[in-house]
Amino acid sequence: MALASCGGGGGGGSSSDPGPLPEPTNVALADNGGVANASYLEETAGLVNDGDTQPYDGYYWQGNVQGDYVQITFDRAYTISEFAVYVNFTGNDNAGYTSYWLSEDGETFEPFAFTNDCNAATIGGGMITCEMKEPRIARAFRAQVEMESNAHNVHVSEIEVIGQ
Ligand SMILES: [Ca+2]
Repeated sequence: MALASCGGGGGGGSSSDPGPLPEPTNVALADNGGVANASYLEETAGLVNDGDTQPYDGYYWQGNVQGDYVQITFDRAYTISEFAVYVNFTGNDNAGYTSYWLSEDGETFEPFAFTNDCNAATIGGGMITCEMKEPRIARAFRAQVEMESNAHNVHVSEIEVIGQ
């Protein structure tokens, strides 16, 4: 027996689409349902979405080798319009020190290209920000260390992802 299609006016009890948030919100924040994981030093991953952007000693996540990452999985998919990463190493472009990745399903990640994907980007002064050209549906955000040697010197103190 097939499920009936659109019966009239039932109150939409199924849970699948809660709709957009009332206003753009930092959906990475633990208080807003973001869950942090890392490929290394998992126990410190939560320092990147605790709402504290300051890079105090010991209040950041660090990897160990090139390719290590910390990621935030949101409580559901959101339309992402901007993000900010508080990281001590920045450069003329994001390559060289860190790379950034978005995932629609929380499992498959696609690299983020600042030059193509941002209207306005700030890189330097302890942070990297991007206002995205095209808002994108995402369920997770990943910051990955690309520094080839001494990768542990890259410290991420906070990740903010603005979604609605
Ligand atoms: Ca923090």
